[in-house]
Amino acid sequence: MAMERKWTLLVVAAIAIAVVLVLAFMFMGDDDGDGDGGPGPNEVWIDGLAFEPFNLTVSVGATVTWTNNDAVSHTVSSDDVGLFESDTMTNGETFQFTFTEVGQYYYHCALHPEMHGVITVVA
Ligand SMILES: [Cu+2]
Repeated sequence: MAMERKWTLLVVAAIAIAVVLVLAFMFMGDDDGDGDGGPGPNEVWIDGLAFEPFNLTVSVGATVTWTNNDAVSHTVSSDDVGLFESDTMTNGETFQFTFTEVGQYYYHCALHPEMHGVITVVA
Protein backbone atom coordinates (compact mmCIF):
# COMPACT_ATOMS: atom_id res chain seq x y z
CA MET A 1 0.00 0.00 0.00
CA ALA A 2 2.79 2.44 0.91
CA MET A 3 4.55 1.54 -2.35
CA GLU A 4 1.42 2.33 -4.40
CA ARG A 5 1.06 5.72 -2.74
CA LYS A 6 4.68 6.52 -3.62
CA TRP A 7 4.08 5.72 -7.31
CA THR A 8 0.88 7.80 -7.35
CA LEU A 9 2.82 10.76 -5.94
CA LEU A 10 5.52 10.33 -8.62
CA VAL A 11 2.92 10.26 -11.42
CA VAL A 12 1.17 13.36 -10.05
CA ALA A 13 4.53 15.16 -9.80
CA ALA A 14 5.44 14.17 -13.38
CA ILE A 15 2.11 15.46 -14.71
CA ALA A 16 2.51 18.73 -12.78
CA ILE A 17 5.99 19.26 -14.26
CA ALA A 18 4.69 18.51 -17.77
CA VAL A 19 1.87 21.06 -17.39
CA VAL A 20 4.31 23.74 -16.20
CA LEU A 21 6.63 23.04 -19.18
CA VAL A 22 3.76 23.25 -21.69
CA LEU A 23 2.59 26.56 -20.19
CA ALA A 24 6.16 27.92 -20.28
CA PHE A 25 6.51 27.02 -23.97
CA MET A 26 3.15 28.65 -24.76
CA PHE A 27 4.28 31.93 -23.17
CA MET A 28 7.68 31.77 -24.90
CA GLY A 29 5.90 31.24 -28.22
CA ASP A 30 3.87 34.39 -27.70
CA ASP A 31 6.93 36.44 -26.87
CA ASP A 32 8.72 35.22 -29.98
CA GLY A 33 5.79 36.08 -32.19
CA ASP A 34 5.20 32.42 -33.03
CA GLY A 35 1.79 32.43 -31.38
CA ASP A 36 -1.24 34.43 -32.35
CA GLY A 37 -0.30 37.13 -29.85
CA GLY A 38 3.00 38.17 -31.48
CA PRO A 39 3.85 40.67 -34.22
CA GLY A 40 2.80 39.70 -37.75
CA PRO A 41 4.97 39.74 -40.89
CA ASN A 42 6.46 43.20 -41.60
CA GLU A 43 5.72 44.17 -37.99
CA VAL A 44 7.98 45.10 -35.10
CA TRP A 45 6.65 45.43 -31.58
CA ILE A 46 8.36 47.61 -29.02
CA ASP A 47 8.00 45.62 -25.82
CA GLY A 48 9.88 45.84 -22.53
CA LEU A 49 12.49 48.30 -23.86
CA ALA A 50 13.29 46.05 -26.84
CA PHE A 51 12.46 45.80 -30.54
CA GLU A 52 10.78 42.48 -31.29
CA PRO A 53 11.93 40.76 -33.39
CA PHE A 54 15.42 42.23 -33.07
CA ASN A 55 16.17 41.35 -36.71
CA LEU A 56 13.19 41.44 -39.10
CA THR A 57 13.60 40.20 -42.69
CA VAL A 58 11.27 41.71 -45.31
CA SER A 59 11.07 41.87 -49.11
CA VAL A 60 11.99 44.95 -51.15
CA GLY A 61 9.02 47.32 -51.24
CA ALA A 62 7.65 46.16 -47.90
CA THR A 63 6.24 48.68 -45.47
CA VAL A 64 7.32 47.91 -41.91
CA THR A 65 5.05 48.94 -39.05
CA TRP A 66 6.45 49.50 -35.56
CA THR A 67 4.01 49.56 -32.63
CA ASN A 68 4.90 50.84 -29.17
CA ASN A 69 3.42 48.41 -26.65
CA ASP A 70 5.35 49.94 -23.74
CA ALA A 71 3.98 52.41 -21.20
CA VAL A 72 7.05 54.59 -21.82
CA SER A 73 7.71 56.52 -25.03
CA HIS A 74 10.15 55.40 -27.73
CA THR A 75 11.37 56.40 -31.18
CA VAL A 76 12.39 54.44 -34.26
CA SER A 77 15.54 56.19 -35.47
CA SER A 78 17.73 55.02 -38.33
CA ASP A 79 21.44 54.72 -37.43
CA ASP A 80 22.01 56.12 -40.94
CA VAL A 81 20.95 59.64 -39.91
CA GLY A 82 18.03 60.99 -41.88
CA LEU A 83 16.92 57.76 -43.56
CA PHE A 84 13.97 57.30 -41.20
CA GLU A 85 13.05 58.87 -37.89
CA SER A 86 9.76 58.60 -36.06
CA ASP A 87 8.27 61.19 -33.75
CA THR A 88 8.23 60.28 -30.05
CA MET A 89 5.78 57.36 -29.91
CA THR A 90 3.60 57.03 -26.83
CA ASN A 91 1.85 53.77 -25.90
CA GLY A 92 -0.14 52.33 -28.79
CA GLU A 93 1.31 54.66 -31.44
CA THR A 94 2.74 53.28 -34.68
CA PHE A 95 5.39 54.31 -37.20
CA GLN A 96 5.76 53.07 -40.77
CA PHE A 97 8.60 53.08 -43.28
CA THR A 98 8.80 51.54 -46.76
CA PHE A 99 12.11 49.88 -47.71
CA THR A 100 12.82 50.23 -51.43
CA GLU A 101 16.41 48.89 -51.56
CA VAL A 102 18.07 45.62 -50.54
CA GLY A 103 20.28 45.96 -47.47
CA GLN A 104 20.60 45.89 -43.72
CA TYR A 105 19.13 48.85 -41.91
CA TYR A 106 20.22 49.35 -38.31
CA TYR A 107 18.14 51.55 -36.05
CA HIS A 108 17.78 52.48 -32.40
CA CYS A 109 15.58 54.38 -29.95
CA ALA A 110 16.72 57.99 -29.49
CA LEU A 111 15.42 57.96 -25.89
CA HIS A 112 17.05 54.64 -24.92
CA PRO A 113 20.36 54.31 -26.82
CA GLU A 114 20.72 50.69 -25.64
CA MET A 115 17.67 49.70 -27.72
CA HIS A 116 18.72 48.44 -31.14
CA GLY A 117 17.10 46.66 -34.07
CA VAL A 118 17.80 45.63 -37.67
CA ILE A 119 15.63 45.40 -40.76
CA THR A 120 17.08 43.04 -43.38
CA VAL A 121 15.64 43.77 -46.83
CA VAL A 122 15.96 40.99 -49.40
CA ALA A 123 15.06 40.79 -53.10
CU1 LIG B 1 12.99 53.87 -26.18
